[in-house]
Amino acid sequence: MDVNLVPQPHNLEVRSGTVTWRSPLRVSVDDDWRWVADVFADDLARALGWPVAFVAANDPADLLLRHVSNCDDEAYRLTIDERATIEASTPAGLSYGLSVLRQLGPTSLFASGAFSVESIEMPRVIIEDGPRYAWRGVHLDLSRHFFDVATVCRLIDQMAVHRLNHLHLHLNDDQGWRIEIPSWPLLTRVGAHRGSSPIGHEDDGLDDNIAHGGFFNAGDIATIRKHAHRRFVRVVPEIDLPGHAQAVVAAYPSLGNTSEPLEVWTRWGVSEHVLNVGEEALRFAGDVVRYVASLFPESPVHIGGDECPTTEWSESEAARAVMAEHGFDDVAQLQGLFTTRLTELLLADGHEVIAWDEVMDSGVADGVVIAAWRSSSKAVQAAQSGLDVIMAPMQFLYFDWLNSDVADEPVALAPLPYFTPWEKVYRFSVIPPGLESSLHHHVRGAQVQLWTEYIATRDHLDYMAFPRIVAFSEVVWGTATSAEQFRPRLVAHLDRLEVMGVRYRPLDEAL
Ligand code: TNX
Repeated sequence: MDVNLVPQPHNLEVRSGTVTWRSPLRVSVDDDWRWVADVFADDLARALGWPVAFVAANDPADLLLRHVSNCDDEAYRLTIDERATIEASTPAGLSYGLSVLRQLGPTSLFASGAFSVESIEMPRVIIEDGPRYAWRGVHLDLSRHFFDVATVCRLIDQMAVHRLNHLHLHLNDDQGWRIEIPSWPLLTRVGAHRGSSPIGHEDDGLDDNIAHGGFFNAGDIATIRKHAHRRFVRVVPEIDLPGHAQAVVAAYPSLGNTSEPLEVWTRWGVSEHVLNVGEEALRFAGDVVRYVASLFPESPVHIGGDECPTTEWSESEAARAVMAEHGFDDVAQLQGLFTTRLTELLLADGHEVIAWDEVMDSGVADGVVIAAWRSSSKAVQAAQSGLDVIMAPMQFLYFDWLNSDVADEPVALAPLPYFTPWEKVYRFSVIPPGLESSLHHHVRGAQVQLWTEYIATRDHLDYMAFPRIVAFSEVVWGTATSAEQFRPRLVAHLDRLEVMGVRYRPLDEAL
């Protein structure tokens, strides 16, 4: 029987023969792990309409889920013989075993309502597996285009199928603030709505004059987190300051640098309107970031820090006074005041801190994890200064870039000659070139970026994300080989995406 798994497990032995499963599926699981099995049972019920019959340890079972002590975090052993057994030491490991089990069955296990299926054949296999990297992420920009709770939860489900485990939500930018902060109500009342967006490419200079807006409140965040918890995805919030802050300044002009009234930005790009560097703005940043962190108690918190223009600071009397006070000779050093303040507060509250690689240019505290986006060499620089890194280089992992160089590809952020087909993603090396092996342990993993200037709908999100996410999942799981070897498994996997309702970008002919 054909076995096509993605990401490919580290050790897979396919034996001859199959075993037949019928409804109800008899599952034996320890009480403390029943909640993990329930997620699988829900998937089975949605797909085939089959109930699971949970049976006692000594009763005959089709599937035995066992808690053992000798598996790594997130690792599992899966054997299918007369019956199937999954062993793991953590609930996450068990969930990955169950996720692979689902891929071993027919495509209908990914459908909704394939209720006429009476029996399924499962191949006999022995699998021993676990991820190579702990950070296997997807980033979603909710500011440029807002996506609702259902779409975020759907993305979480898609991530879980690919055994990806961190969802990074970019919650504010020049074009919109997307999370309600009770003590700063204008952030959403004013900052969550803009009057227009560019039509076509930003460079065309056209406006659609259509209002766009939306935001999450604490209840929405709780819904997303609950959903993510069941799928073993950790949700990581990002509040991006002091740059990318035009929506903040539109809401609270006193946090900006000029008296000019501003609106939430209606163009793409990097706004010059950043926070000022006075105590009120620093206090604001600390207040907001701590509140957001409190909604994500066990998550690291991303404090942004990318692309902060210094034009307004250079022209500001007040900013020059702050420079003098700190003995700074370069205006860019002012950004470090935010990095330091936010890092101290978050570490004191027990959160890990992540920031975009620019923060290394203006002073960064020990313990900050660097998200290297400008290039892999930024990751080398971070690791060499003793910092952990998450690989996010735009040249491979910005999925807002074109899928191909054909003329009818929908408009995307980076124009040709830049494009990122899945084959290029598949060739990505998580360990940055040139990093000495003694520093490899600083590389936590990698994440793909879905910046949404040019992604306005759920279908288009699918199109930009898939199949590139599939290729990425195997890279970051640590089992990528060559694009030629991967392609047949990818082709088989597209059937699953199809029945899941994913509007993926079709593959081009193989070269
Ligand atoms: C750079 S990456 C940005 C984003 C844009 C993206 C478009 C980063 C940290 N900042 O603000 O959306 O490029 O690709």
